[in-house]
Amino acid sequence: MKKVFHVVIAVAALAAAVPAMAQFQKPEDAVKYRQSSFFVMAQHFGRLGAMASGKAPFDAKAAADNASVVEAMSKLPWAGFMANTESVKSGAKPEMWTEKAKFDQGAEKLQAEASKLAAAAKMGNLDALKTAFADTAGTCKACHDNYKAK
Ligand code: ASC
Repeated sequence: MKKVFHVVIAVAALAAAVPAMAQFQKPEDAVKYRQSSFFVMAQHFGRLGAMASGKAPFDAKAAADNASVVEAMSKLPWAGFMANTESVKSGAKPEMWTEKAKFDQGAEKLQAEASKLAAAAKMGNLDALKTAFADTAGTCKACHDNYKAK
């Protein structure tokens, strides 16, 4: 887990450092990349949700690890929403492209809340985790409601 985590951090650091331009071989790769980072984020977010809702016992170390992955993943998908991917089949609604500035604001909000979530998880306090989890989930839902096909 620790090794995987380091790889995730290294990938995130690289993604932050490399300009989005020419990052992908083809548009389909950009779509696969953003879907993959959302998928990994959802796995770890779901584990936090299980703890926040009491379906799983609260484990402070696991919460901190999962939230760190969510924070790292939250930075990645956006580079994959390149203009040349608009015609690639995906779950993105047409509005996502016509309201790109609003979509980008939502992406920023998720990243900010995910950072707060990671900080809260490090406190080792379940109530803090619950609050930060709900705030982060709200940013996921807002964008899904507006821009993700059912
Ligand atoms: C999750 C998950 C999402 C969000 C969203 C919040 O656990 O996979 O996409 O929370 O459902 O409303």
